[in-house]
Amino acid sequence: MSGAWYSNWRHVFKLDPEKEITDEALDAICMSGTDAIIVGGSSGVTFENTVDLMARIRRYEVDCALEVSTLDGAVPGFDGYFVPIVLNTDNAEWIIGRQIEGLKEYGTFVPWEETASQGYIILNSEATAAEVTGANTELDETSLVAYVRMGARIMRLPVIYIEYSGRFGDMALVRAAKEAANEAQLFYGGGIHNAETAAQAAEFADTIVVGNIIYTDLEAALRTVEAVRRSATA
Ligand code: 1GP
Repeated sequence: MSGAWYSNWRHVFKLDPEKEITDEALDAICMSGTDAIIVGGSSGVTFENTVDLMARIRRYEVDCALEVSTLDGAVPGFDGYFVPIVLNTDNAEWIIGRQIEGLKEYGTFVPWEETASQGYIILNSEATAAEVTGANTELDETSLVAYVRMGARIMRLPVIYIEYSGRFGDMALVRAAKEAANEAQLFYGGGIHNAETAAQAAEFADTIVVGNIIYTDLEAALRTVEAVRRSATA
């Protein structure tokens, strides 16, 4: 692995600043043994709700990174920052447009050592992120591998993120992405809702991201942590 600040992450919980979470649930998530918390969402992210969530997570030792998807939500004080670049869209706003606006505004404040780009490939047409970014989600394996190579080999992005947010994805495609990712760290997120799906995704992805199930079945979400630990030692 790369030696980057996120390189040993195998399991990550993603918390959405727009969604309510009780102190008890947040305590369970932060003390779960997960490798890190990513704060990020596709809509409704503001400075206020991001600061508020960061301050609550900051009471714990767990690593906490921000996925910077809006100018409003760029908040200092996280351990690390991810800058998403959507690879499978024709809409330049989501490839470099918003990022350039962010750099014009905050470029002198960016903690470069703790900042990494993520090459997003969004594969669930019903995900909010797909709708918002106009992603071309209908990729066969050949096309997907081309996108992964574009991100990992040509653009040399350190992270490739296969995003199925809201639905468990096609693991054959995740496997193909992993084989093409070269030195990029492969993140997978989408529809992980129990130990089995966590273990399946962890078989191919370097890092799995667990999101929505936190808000609908906390106990099931917590079980995904142990499932990834087991798959690492199996
Ligand atoms: C969302 O990839 C994450 O960005 C996780 O997806 O919410 O479906 O778990 P889920």
